[in-house]
Amino acid sequence: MDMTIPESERLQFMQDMQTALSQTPKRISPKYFYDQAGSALFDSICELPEYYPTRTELSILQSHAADMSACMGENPDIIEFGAGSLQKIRYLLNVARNPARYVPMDISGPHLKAASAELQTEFVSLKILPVVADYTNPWHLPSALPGTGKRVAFFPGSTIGNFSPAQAHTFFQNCVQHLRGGALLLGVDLIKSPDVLHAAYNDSQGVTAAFNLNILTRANRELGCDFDLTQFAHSAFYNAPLKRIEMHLLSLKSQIVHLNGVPYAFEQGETLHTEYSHKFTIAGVQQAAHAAGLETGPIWTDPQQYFGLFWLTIP
Ligand code: AVI
Repeated sequence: MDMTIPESERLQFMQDMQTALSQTPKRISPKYFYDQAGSALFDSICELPEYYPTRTELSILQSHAADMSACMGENPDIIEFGAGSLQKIRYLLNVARNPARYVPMDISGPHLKAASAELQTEFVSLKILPVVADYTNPWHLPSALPGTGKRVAFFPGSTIGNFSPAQAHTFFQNCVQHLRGGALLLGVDLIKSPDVLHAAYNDSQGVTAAFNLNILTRANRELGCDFDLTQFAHSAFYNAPLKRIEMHLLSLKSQIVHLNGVPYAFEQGETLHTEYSHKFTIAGVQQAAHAAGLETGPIWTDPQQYFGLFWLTIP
């Protein structure tokens, strides 16, 4: 059993895994993908030929960063949710007008701290204040800096798609509460051919499968579970009516898994659901944002309209 992670985090994971295994259908939050190994696997996913969202979003940032910076204005206080490896923010920081501060927020502490330290070597005079936090729960921000410009939150990568519609609504409401007079720059994966979507979550090198299965590796190491990794398979498919990729871990046989000495049965073909990745129409994003009190501004997309960056303001 791994004793190196903070006990409070381990206990939370244990409780959530107990709940996950006790319910029908079985389901665990995708936030448990992102231990150190999982974060590194996600970085590899972003480089895969089939996984178009990252390179498409980067190309949009590259083409339109100057317009985005104009929307941000002078002296912006920039916050980023799910900051990960801090690759995308570089496009904005390169053109931002005297950014007052950059606050990257991520659940994976070691990954965030290493990435922040590296960013600091490139942007030597920028104030960087990394915050390790789970932004899927109600979050708090460090107080605004007096005398600075707008608070602008950047939420790229279509991570909003990993939320349920209710969680997305709560997230938008939190933005309204904490970013009055500011804005949210939101990256969203748009609806497209199911074949393209399917390939993005079923890559030929099996990296997405390893990412998905990493939850079980993590449960074995941190919680002392006995998942047999050869008896679970990665399963990802596009659910068109619900506009989402669903990712599951599928039990290849009838089997028993233990957590804390308690047996949990999996039938053959039963799944542990690990992630939704919702896909959106432009109108759908605008409707969801309006419903929580945000106002819509410019939208930047790629020529194929695979991905969109939405400027949403908070009155
Ligand atoms: C982080 N998130 C937006 C990714 C997605 O596409 O939903 C996570 C991911 N899951 C499988 N591949 C990538």
